[in-house]
Amino acid sequence: MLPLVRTMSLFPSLSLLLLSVVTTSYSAIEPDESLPKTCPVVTCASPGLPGRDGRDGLKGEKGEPGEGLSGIQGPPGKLGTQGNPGLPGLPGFMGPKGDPGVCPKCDDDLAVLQREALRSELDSVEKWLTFALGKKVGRKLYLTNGKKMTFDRVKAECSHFQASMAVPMNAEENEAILHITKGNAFLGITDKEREGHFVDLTGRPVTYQNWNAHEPNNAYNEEHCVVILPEGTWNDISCSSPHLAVCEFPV
Ligand code: FUC
Ligand code: CA
Repeated sequence: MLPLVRTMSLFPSLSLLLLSVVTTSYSAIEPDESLPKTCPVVTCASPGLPGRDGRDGLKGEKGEPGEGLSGIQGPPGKLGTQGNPGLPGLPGFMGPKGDPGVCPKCDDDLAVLQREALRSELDSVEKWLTFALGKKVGRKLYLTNGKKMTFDRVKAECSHFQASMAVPMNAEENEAILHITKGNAFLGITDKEREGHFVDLTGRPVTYQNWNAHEPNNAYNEEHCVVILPEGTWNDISCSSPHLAVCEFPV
């Protein structure tokens, strides 16, 4: 075939002649319907060489998103630089009321004032008690409740009032006790522990004594307590016999 094409391109008139011969031959032949129809000889002629590529078309529209699965989330980005300070916030709510403050100096001043007030009141009470009931000698105030009771009861009664049973340490005190009792009152003196050895209720031997004549005689061998007689002298007596109670208060 190639030699024929090359020959036809070399002799165009020959090609034309050959074409007419073929066309004439074809017209002479009866069409056979059993045969498949074929394209005309002209259209089936050998194609020419491919032309040059056309120019690029216009850019198409953006396609729809794909339907593939999305990937996993990437790692967080790097920490950014610190921003500028924000504006000051609104004031907070008012807090609860605080505890009262302490003022040691104030407390001291108050204590001094209270102490002075108490001292003044005590002085006042002592004066009207002494005026009405008692007898004060030195730093001792003797008081009686006017009741007769046993030695142990008198001891308990005086102790109940932060006082002690009266013990005269000298003639003046002895006189003061006599003055408010008129005698027949228990003194805070005993020889319970050792007969004839008279001591006060702290166990200390009494240095001042004012015995009546023939006393102490420990009558019936059962007199281990002491009373002041109406004459101001002393007699040892039974501790269980009732006598007047008299106490001495420190002032
Ligand atoms: C004297 C005193 C006693 C008692 C008696 C009645 O004998 O010594 O203590 O008082 O009298
Ligand atoms: Ca006696």
